[in-house]
Amino acid sequence: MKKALITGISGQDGYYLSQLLLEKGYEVHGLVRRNSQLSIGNLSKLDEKIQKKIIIHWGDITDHCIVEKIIKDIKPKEMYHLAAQSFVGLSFENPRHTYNVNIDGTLNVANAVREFSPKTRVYFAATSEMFGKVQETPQNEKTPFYPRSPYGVSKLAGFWTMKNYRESYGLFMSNGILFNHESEVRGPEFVTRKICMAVANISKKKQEYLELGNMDSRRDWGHAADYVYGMWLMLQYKKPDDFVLATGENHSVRDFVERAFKEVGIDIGWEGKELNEKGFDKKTKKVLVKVNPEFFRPADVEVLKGNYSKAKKQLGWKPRITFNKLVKVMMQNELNQ
Ligand code: NAP
Ligand code: F7E
Repeated sequence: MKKALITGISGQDGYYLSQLLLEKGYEVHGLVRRNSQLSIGNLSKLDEKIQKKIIIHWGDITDHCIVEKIIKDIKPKEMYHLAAQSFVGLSFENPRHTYNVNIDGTLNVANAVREFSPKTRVYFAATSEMFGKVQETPQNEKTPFYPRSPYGVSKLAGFWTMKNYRESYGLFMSNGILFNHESEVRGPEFVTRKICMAVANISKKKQEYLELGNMDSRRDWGHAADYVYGMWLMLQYKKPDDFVLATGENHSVRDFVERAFKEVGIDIGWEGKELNEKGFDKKTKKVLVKVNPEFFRPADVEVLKGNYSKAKKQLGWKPRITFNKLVKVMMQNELNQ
C-alpha cells in the first residue's frame, strides 16, 4: 500500500487531502501537535470510520527528532508538508514563532527526507502571499516575489529551501504556489469564514453587525477541495517543479460580504468612506457592517490574481468551484449549524 505523510493534517487542507488520499487507497499518516485536549482539529469532523483509518503521530514540526523519526520509520512515498503558522495577521504579532514553525519546520522536513528517505516525493505549501506587493498581474511562476508580512517572508524561505534541495541533491520537492482557498472548515479568523459566520448569526438575530478591516483588498478565492487535488497531481508529475493554483478571477472583501448577505436574502448598500464606511440593509436601513481599525494590518497585500495555465497544461488541473458556489456552500454550512 502506498504510504503518505501529511504534516498539518488537522488544518483545513489536511481535512480534504486526507480524504482524497484515503479514497485513492493510500495508507495515510499525519503529524499532529499535542494540546491539552488531545484535539485532532478538523479531523474530528470526519466520519468515525474514516478517522480510524488515519494513523496519527504526535509531535511538533519544530522538533527535528520527531520529524526524522517519523520519516525514517514510515519512508512515505509522498509527503505533504502543510504544517504552518498560516494566519498572516498573527505573523505580524508573532514573527519569531512564525519563522520557527514555517522556516525551521520546513528545514527539518527537507533534511530528514534528504537523510532518511530520499525517494520520498515532497509537496511544500507555498503561497500567493510571496507575491505580496505584486510586480505584475496576473501572477504566475515567473512573477518576481515581494512578500509583505513575516508569514510571506517565512514561506519564501521554505520555497527556496525546497528549490535548493531539489537542485543540490536531486530530491523530488515541489512547491505549490496556492492562492487563497477556503471551505466550510476554514479557520474562523480568516475573512471568508468570519463573514459567513457573522452573516448567518445576523440572519438568526444572534449578532448585531459584522466588523472588518480592509474591505478594498482583492483575493483570488477558490475551494480547498479543488486545490488538494492539485497538490496530489504535482506529486504524480514526472518531475519536481513549481506550480501556481488559482482561479484567475478576483473579488474584493466587500464583494464577498455582499454575496454572503444575498444568500440570506439581504441586499447590502454602502455609505461613507474609509474608517466611516458602513454597510446597511437596503430594505430596513439597519447598519450591518462596520469598519474596525483593529483588523487592519501594518502592511497588506492589496490585490492578488493568479494565472494557473502551467498547472492546466502540465497537470491537467483546473478549478471547478466558482466564487458564487464557494460563498453558497460556506453560507449553507453556517446556516445549518
Ligand atoms: P491551517 O488550517 O491553518 O492548518 C495549519 C496546520 O498546521 C494545522 O494542522 C496546525 O495544527 C499545523 N501546525 C501549526 N503549527 C504547527 C507545529 N508547530 N507543529 C505541527 N503542526 C503545526 O492551514 P490550511 O489553510 O490548511 O493551509 C495548509 C498549508 O497551506 C499551510 O502551510 C498554509 O500556510 C498554506 N497555504 C494555505 C492557503 C490557503 O488559502 N488556505 C494558501 C496558500 C498556502 P493545529 O490544528 O494544532 O493548529
Ligand atoms: O485575509 C482582509 C485582510 O486573513 C484576506 C491564508 O490562508 O491566504 C490566506 O491569507 C484579506 C486581507 O487571508 C478582515 O486584510 C479585511 O487583505 O482571510 P485572510 P490572507 O491574509 O489572504 C494566503 C494565500 C495564505 O497563504 C494564508 O495562509 O482580507 N480583511 N477585514 C480581513 N482579514 C481578516 N482575517 N479579518 C478581517 O476582519
